[in-house]
Amino acid sequence: MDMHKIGETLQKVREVNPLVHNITNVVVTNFTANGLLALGASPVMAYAKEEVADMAKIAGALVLNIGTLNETEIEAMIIAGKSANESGVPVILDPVGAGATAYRTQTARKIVSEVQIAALRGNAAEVANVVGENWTIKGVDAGAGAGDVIALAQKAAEQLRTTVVITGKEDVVTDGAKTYIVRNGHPILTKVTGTGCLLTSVIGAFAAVEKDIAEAAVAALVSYEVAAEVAAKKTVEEGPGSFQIELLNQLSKVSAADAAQYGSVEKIAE
Ligand code: ATP
Ligand code: TZP
Ligand code: MG
Ligand code: MG
Repeated sequence: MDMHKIGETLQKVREVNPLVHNITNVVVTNFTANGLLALGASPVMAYAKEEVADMAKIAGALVLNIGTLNETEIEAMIIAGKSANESGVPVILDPVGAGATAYRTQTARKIVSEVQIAALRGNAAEVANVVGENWTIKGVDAGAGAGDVIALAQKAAEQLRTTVVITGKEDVVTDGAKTYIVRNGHPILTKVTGTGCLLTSVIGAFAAVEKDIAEAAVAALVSYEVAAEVAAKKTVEEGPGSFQIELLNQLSKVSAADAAQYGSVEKIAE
């Protein structure tokens, strides 16, 4: 991976200031909007089925997140997703809690069958459940299921013909052809709700400016996680409340040079 390109893609997000249309959950809405703003993207949350097609087609990316799903919202997600597909706008899906309930699993599978998604981002259990594997999941947090996360990501990418991002202590990104491991981040990210959801929307911002979605995702992960490392260094003694705020500060400060210098990326297969 060209570490220089990661920095350039971050720079491009700030230059383009892409509109990111989010249909997301009620837990993370404000944090997601502030995180995207801090990074240099332009967030909008729009949910009404009467307007989502219009909003999705003018956006740089559409992010669908099923964290607090209901029938009205799912209907809007499908309308928005189809409109984005027609206009060539990349759609990123966060299948929050897939596997925890049958309704979440079925909904995530319905979305990937009716909308062509550019990227799927979740923890290992969520991704496994979207593609029909049975991993344990506790609520919206990854369970203790073991397994080969790289093989799982590659299987999911082939099955869904999309880029798959599985996050955790280490992250896997694959489009089925090329596969990367990203080793940045900090465990305190798991103590603030919405850090995964915000990351999915950040991937949307990067996908809006970089056509190679796997490379966009790697650049997004590195930029986000390097910012998180600095934020953690400053606040880990104080705790997750201070970290949550400092993450927003560092998302606005993380530079192209920081991402290129501190990014830890391994390309594992061609
Ligand atoms: P979960 O529901 O399992 O918490 P999530 O949707 O919140 O999942 P995470 O997998 O926690 O998403 O990923 C959010 C961010 O936290 C990612 O950038 C990821 O790399 C980072 N992260 C998660 N766990 C760790 C860890 N143990 N060490 C370092 N970074 C981590
Ligand atoms: N419950 C439903 S959605 C949600 C919770 C706690 C937020 C999950 O956010 P993340 O980013 O997966 O931790
Ligand atoms: Mg989490
Ligand atoms: Mg999540």
